[in-house]
Amino acid sequence: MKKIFYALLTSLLFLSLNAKAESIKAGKKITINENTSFEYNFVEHPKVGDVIMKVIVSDENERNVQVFAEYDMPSMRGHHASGKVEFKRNRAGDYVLPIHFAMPGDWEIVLTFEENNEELYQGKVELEI
Ligand SMILES: [Cu+2]
Repeated sequence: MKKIFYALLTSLLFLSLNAKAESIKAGKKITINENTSFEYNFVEHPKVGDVIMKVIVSDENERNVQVFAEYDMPSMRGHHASGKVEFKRNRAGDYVLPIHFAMPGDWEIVLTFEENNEELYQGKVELEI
């Protein structure tokens, strides 16, 4: 009985930690709201070292959206924590940011979209390096 209780408690904790951001896939259109969507990709296959992540936002109203990433290794939280870093826009208007994968293993990148400091959307990229 005790075992079941702890298993339940653990899964509840796990769920609540992960509930906020939905898991998102590369190269797929993701809807933020009725006028805005985006897709992300890596400029090269992710590997140990710096890899550029690119986010392409399609916005019918051409609003000035800001994109942020926060990444780390879930198995050793805090060891490689990036803090909240902002994507820069390139000449084409796409959002780019070098992600530093310090070592092989499972990584998690939380993408946050904001407009005027208000959160529009948050999604989580999970990948293995
Ligand atoms: Cu690590």
